[in-house]
Amino acid sequence: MKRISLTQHLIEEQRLHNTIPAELRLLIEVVSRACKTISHAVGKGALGDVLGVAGSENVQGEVQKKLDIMSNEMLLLANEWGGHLAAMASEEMESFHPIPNRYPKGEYLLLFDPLDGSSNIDVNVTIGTIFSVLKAPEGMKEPTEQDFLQPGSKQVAAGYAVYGPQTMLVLTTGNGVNCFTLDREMGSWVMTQRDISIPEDTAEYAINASNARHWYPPVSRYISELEAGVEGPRGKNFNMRWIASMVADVHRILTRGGVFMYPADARDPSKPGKLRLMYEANPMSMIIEQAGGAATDGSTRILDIQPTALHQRVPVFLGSKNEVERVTSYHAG
Ligand code: P6P
Repeated sequence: MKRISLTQHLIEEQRLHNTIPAELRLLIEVVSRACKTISHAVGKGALGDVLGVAGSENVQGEVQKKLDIMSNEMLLLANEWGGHLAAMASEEMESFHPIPNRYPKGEYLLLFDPLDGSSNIDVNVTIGTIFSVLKAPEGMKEPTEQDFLQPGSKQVAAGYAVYGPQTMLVLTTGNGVNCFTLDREMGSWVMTQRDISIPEDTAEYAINASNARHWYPPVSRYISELEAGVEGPRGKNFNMRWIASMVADVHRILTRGGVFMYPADARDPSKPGKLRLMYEANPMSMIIEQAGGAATDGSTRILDIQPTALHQRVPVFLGSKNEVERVTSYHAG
């Protein structure tokens, strides 16, 4: 495959599909550069005094790791001067972040989970950055939280960086999914997979099985059928993986198929699952659908959900199309 840079890819996409105007190209290049900086900081580990807790909690009530805050700062500082954004929102910040008045403002809204999988940071397991791009509503003057609350189908771009054995950037701007590997010697993102496609069937599933006693019947039924293997109703054996970093689990599924589930459960009936709609489920669902997979909350296509709050949570079933359709149908039953 012809190895091209991220910049060349973005220019060619604009020529082909007219979907990446200059400001969006700048946005994607700035975010990808910030992800290189985050990758460098993550890679230092204890040598960079970046591990451990920061002694604070985020809006989710979760203990913040030093790298959570550093990654958030890196994305804010990298993006606020460029004139491409109207505002930003992050898992790590209660309210959205308007662009300071000293900088020009643009027509895009950027949302991100700066470092997803925090529980894995201190044990050297793969983590990542997830981002979502929306257009600011026409005629918007001063941004409000309401301006962010658009369904995932309105995203103009979505992607993630995965900080694993390789650092990779996965990106969609609405015409398929492409993968770039960080060439650390050159400091550049090089395309290594083009037009990724997820197999419609799979023999691998991802769920935190320690919650089994709390699952609602449709999930219990679906998982017990997988566990019954070749002797059971599915007539084949299944394997399980759970990395507890959504980025790592999704990247595996994008690469070789699978189904990822974080359902609502009886632990807290008022909490519709753990994952956040705006900057985890929506960007990952756009990527998965663009690669031929499916993503629902158990009944509704995730990209069709009308958000009601910036940090709202949503149940997530995503990955190989036929499995997502099956587990979703069990909810309908
Ligand atoms: P659990 C990481 O904290 C995260 O938000 C996702 O990346 C991951 O899939 C999930 O939570 C893991 O949750 O309950 O298994 O620790």
